[in-house]
Amino acid sequence: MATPAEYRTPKQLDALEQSLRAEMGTLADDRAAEEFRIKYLGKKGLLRSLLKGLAGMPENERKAFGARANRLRADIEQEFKQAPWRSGGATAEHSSFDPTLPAAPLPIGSIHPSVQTCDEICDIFVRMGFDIAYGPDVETDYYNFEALNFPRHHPARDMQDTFFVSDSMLLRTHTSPVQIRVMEKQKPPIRCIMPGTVYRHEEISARSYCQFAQVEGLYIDRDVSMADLKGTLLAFSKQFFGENTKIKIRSSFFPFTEPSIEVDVWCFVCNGSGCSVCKQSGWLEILGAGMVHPNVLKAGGIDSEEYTGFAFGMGVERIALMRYGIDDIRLFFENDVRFLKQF
Ligand code: 2NM
Repeated sequence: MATPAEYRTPKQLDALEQSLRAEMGTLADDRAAEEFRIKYLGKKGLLRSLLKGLAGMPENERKAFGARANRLRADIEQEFKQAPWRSGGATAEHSSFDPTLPAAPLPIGSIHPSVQTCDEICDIFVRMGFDIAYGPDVETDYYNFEALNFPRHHPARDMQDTFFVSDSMLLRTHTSPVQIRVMEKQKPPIRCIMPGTVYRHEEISARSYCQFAQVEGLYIDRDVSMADLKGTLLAFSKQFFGENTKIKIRSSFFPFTEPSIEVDVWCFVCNGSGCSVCKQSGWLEILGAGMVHPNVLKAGGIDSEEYTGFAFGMGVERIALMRYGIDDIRLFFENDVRFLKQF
């Protein structure tokens, strides 16, 4: 490296300026830039030490040389600061930062498998002419139990099974309260489904969780019969599980329907030959249903002499478990990205 003593005239400084500019043009990265800065612009760098040579100069030369040296340092400093590789205060970590490049793509999420399943179920009913209705997750005891014909001392009304928020408010245990709200507002014919989250104070296990999604449906009109219910559920099952699906209807009990049924579909995993998903039975339990109890119609302000209706309800995660061959319902609520990424 040249020493300060080699520069004695403004002409030499002009030559120095040229070579510095040339060198600046070759700086490929921040490390090279930093070396350049230390060598020429730093406290002990060449451009600051040039003035040291002033001492031995004649008075008249000294003035011109000093002014030229100061200007040279200021110019180079300025240019160094404004050089493109310094833009944005570049540091070693940002050595290849190019502000003109498009941004790195954001990772794109996917629709949660239980939401996908819920959407598909709803789409099928919407194509059959059902509307979609929503209601609050925090409900009154009246809408969740009383209006749905649950007797006062029904076990579901117990603290053991239901999350109470206060004496009369609770987290809904099914989406049926939405049906009462729809009946209150709308005259038959009513064709409506109610998807939503419901909550139960359950022991958490691979098979049950304290919250899950439900889709319930309600159809009320003159002369609605059990045959309409069977036809609707068979049409749904064929669209959701496949055209060859068979269904089986068993008698059951729910406070809000009479008669009540449970519906099984022919196991689509093993085609009825028996597997772990259907527990060797060849059938999968998919939903509960029935003819709406006259007390429920009454609570909804509908004349049970003039109108009849059917209702049904299914657990979305239970269906998603069977469909995707998953053996633990808790996976739907843990939001482990390694699980969610697969859908
Ligand atoms: C089910 C099973 C059977 C149901 C009944 C009603 C209402 F409000 F209309 F009475 N809503 N949903 C129902 C009937 C739900 O879920 C397993």
